[in-house]
Amino acid sequence: MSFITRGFTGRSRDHDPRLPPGQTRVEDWPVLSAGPTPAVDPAEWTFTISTEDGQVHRWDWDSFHALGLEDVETDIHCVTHWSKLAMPWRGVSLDRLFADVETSQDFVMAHSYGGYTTNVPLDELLDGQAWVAVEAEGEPLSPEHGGPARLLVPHLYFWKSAKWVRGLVMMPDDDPGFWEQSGYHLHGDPWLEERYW
Ligand SMILES: Nc1nc2c(c(=O)[nH]1)N[C@H]1C(S)=C(S)[C@@H](COP(=O)(O)O)O[C@H]1N2
Ligand SMILES: [Mo]
Repeated sequence: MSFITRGFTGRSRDHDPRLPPGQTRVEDWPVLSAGPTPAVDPAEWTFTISTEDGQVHRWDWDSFHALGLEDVETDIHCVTHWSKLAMPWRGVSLDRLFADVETSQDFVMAHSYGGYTTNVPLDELLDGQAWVAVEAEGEPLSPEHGGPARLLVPHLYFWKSAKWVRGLVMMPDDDPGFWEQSGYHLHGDPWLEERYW
């Protein structure tokens, strides 16, 4: 009896303020992929940002790295209720990638090798909020976690962090991506529990 009571009060006293509502902390790192893991060779990898005037900004592996990698420590929150806290990542910020991009469109569709897509408002990718990551936990990203490169948008549910990312396309409207077309929330803020709509 006292054991149960202690366990219960212990859990609520120890509730981690970094956990959004409905989330549980995990120590491992689950893999969630809607399809097979595409094999993407860094030597063939390119990343593009395409705008409404037909401009395509393109980086290969070397020119991408030449932009400069940043170390980021952040929490990630999956809509399936797991969160992983204080993960170390390395990547190029979207601020760097958008530095020379001119656009008047407010929305972005991220496209991945393998066909996955997800939509994000542009202003939620800038000001130190998002990266194209190539390392996590001190290692190059493994293929199942999106290697060689994935989007990292940690303030939104993790389905917005497109694995095997190959480019961003500017859009005038907030069109839904892969999971958003199947009922996931268009926006996906874990603190507001924007899970499904
Ligand atoms: N290309 C692609 N990116 C994706 C997915 C996917 O199926 N394909 N799944 C999303 C979902 S729902 C989650 S929770 C995270 C899982 O990333 P992880 O497998 O590295 O934990 O990737 C997101 N990015
Ligand atoms: Mo997910």
